[in-house]
Amino acid sequence: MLCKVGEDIKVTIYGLGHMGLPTAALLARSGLKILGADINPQIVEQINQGRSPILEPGLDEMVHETVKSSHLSATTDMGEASRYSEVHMVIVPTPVDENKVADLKAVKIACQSIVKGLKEGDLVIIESTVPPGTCRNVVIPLLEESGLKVGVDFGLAYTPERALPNNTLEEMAHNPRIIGAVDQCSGDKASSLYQRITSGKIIRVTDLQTAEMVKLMENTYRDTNIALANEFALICESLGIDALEAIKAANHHPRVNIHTPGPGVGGHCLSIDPYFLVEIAKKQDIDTPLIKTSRMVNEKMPLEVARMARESLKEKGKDLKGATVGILGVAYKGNVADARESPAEDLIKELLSSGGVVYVHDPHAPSKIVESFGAIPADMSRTLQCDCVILVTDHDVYGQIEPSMVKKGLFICTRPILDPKTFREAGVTFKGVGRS
Ligand code: SAJ
Repeated sequence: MLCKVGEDIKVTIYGLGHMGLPTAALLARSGLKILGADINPQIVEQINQGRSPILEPGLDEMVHETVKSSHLSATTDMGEASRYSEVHMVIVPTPVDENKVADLKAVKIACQSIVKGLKEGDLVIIESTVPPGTCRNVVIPLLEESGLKVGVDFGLAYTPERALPNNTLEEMAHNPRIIGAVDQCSGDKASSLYQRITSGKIIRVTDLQTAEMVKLMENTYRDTNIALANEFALICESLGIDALEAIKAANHHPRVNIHTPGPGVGGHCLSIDPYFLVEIAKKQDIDTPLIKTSRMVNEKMPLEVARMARESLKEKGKDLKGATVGILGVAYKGNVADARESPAEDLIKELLSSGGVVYVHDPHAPSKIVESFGAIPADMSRTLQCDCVILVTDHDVYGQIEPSMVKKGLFICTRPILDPKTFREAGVTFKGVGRS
């Protein structure tokens, strides 16, 4: 068996979302024929018209270029998708259900689709984030329903996607890749595929399960570190200490790297992946108090921000009930449109349940998201006229906010992008974290 992908190899990518589409576009640009498969016809249609449905620097241009050169196309027909190619890559979302247990539905559907066209010599690559053991216990049994045997008739590798949204293409082209595989040949083949798109190091680990674990460790480390930063920030706030100044000073220590406090941790990764570890540890009869507590700390941050708003309004003789509150940003982080698991949602719900009238501005997220959170979409100037303004997302445009724009003089800043001194000197009450 040839343990290297050839120049004429065809690849199907199952899932054309935030990670699947950039991967498809990069592989297509490297000269391979890529077929993207997605259940959403609107996404497929837009891509086939040469447009990216996702806001991501450089992606629209790359989709346009690769569709035009016929290296990239998309389909909703899973049978066609699986018969088309020799390499099958699964990059679908893996959320948690209401019990915080991994929902592997999309991975299972993708594997069932692959089975329709799986042939001898094919390679399957799973990139979706999953609890350790998923490839062995879920993916392999499903794929072997084809009658073919893993490691004998077809190969399997797990390589987690690790790129940062809003810098995805850049990171996919330079970040190291972790590869765990069912056998040497599958790992070699996967390595030769990723070498086409990344100049980063290829790190081979012992097996599929180790690679699954690496990804969860990375995101759980970040979530736990942010929880610590958030707890530090709450202590600093109560003592009148500038949390950012203290954190920056502490980070001068050669072995300290405290992350940045904020309104809570959003997005589809950090706020979910630690639960995969909790789930698997529980099955092994191991308690994970640190991981669970970190999640709890980050999940209650929006309530802490609401408390800050309530108390600050009170200091000004106003009740939150009936007051107008302006929220700047619903996206989970700066310069993206994605509001999945955004801390803005819990914050808005808490403010509304206390009787506040909530206006929201976001330059990227669609207003239907704001409405689904129960708030009133507004322009930036209307939002800044509210009794209390809360900056939730560090969109670049908010770095231009000046004290005179905050009409009622109360500003809660949950991201370190503004200088508190200029606001305070202009008579604005500035709470939260500042750029120090
Ligand atoms: N955040 C903070 N403080 C920080 C850093 C982030 O409050 O110091 C917040 C953000 O505002 C956001 C959330 O955390 O609400 C997550 O943002 P992020 O930029 O840290 O990460 P994601 O979710 O966009 O992407 C992460 C990345 N993982 C790591 O950096 C370890 C990315 O590399 C992964 O590919 C991605 O998860 C994923 O898909 O798993």
